[in-house]
Amino acid sequence: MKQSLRISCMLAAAASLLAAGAAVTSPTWAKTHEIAMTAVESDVVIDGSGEKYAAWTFNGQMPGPVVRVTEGDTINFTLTNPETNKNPHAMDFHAAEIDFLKNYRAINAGETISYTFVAKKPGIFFYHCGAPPMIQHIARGMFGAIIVDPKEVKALPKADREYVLIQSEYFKNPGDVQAMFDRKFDGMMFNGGIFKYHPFVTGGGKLDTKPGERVRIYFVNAGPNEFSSFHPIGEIWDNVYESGNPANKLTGVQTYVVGPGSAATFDVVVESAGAYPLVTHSLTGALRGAIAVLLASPDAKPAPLMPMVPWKVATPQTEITPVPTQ
Ligand SMILES: [Cu+2]
Repeated sequence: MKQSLRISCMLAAAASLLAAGAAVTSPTWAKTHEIAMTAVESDVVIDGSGEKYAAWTFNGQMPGPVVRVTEGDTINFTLTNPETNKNPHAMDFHAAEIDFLKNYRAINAGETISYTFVAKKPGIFFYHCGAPPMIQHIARGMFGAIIVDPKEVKALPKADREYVLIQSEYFKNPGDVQAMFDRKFDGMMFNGGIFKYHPFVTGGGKLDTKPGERVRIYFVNAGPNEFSSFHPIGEIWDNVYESGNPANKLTGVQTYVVGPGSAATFDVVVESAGAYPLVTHSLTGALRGAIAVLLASPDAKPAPLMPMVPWKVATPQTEITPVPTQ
């Protein structure tokens, strides 16, 4: 290559970097993620009997897929609302700091919307559909979690095991918006299931761990209305991080309240083998489905962030008999 051509290429590259703006200011660790989701109006299984629910979802699952990025990353997000749907849908990421009128607006069936944001603050954040009536779109299943890992890897103690738990209310008639306004919920779910992680309930699973492991729970309260009073029966939260931000650290916490639309990161180190039910100590919620049993055993296997999504029904049955909590 001739010297002049080489210089002009370098100048052109420098000019394009300057034009891009972000390219010259982005930190070297930052990545860009292409995240696409589809609004899917379809049935999901919500308990161990195989009970189906006419949900509205992201990607056909309740909750939607877990998104995981690192602080400083850019997310190019696209939502598609297929022509086969009947309702408008939208996407609101609590991890973003962008204009809601432009980006979180509802799109009709047959339309697509795209927007970009930088995940500037680390933590665990809620995402949800914001199409009106939002109370119904969330109650019917259009919610999920985005984890923004701190760019400083030692900002949090190393976790041996991680889970995402999302609490939400179940209304058996998905068309009864008035019941949602009146807070007349029929069940309380973790990760879209009633007693989903309760091994004494037929079809129920569990959350595995080994004694001595640091278990990190990324906890989101999708609501739409009820507060969660998150407590580990038989244990104490080693640390709680409000919104999952390492700067918001609490120590030795028995119970921590997470309001609708909020989230926190909970660390527990289970001292010995046994069962440790994670519950909302607002007991009307726990006894109607929001119990997840953390089972500590030396031979515990590795597990995904969100086990059993979609719900795998082990043995179809007709009745669920919850075991009372203490
Ligand atoms: Cu929606």
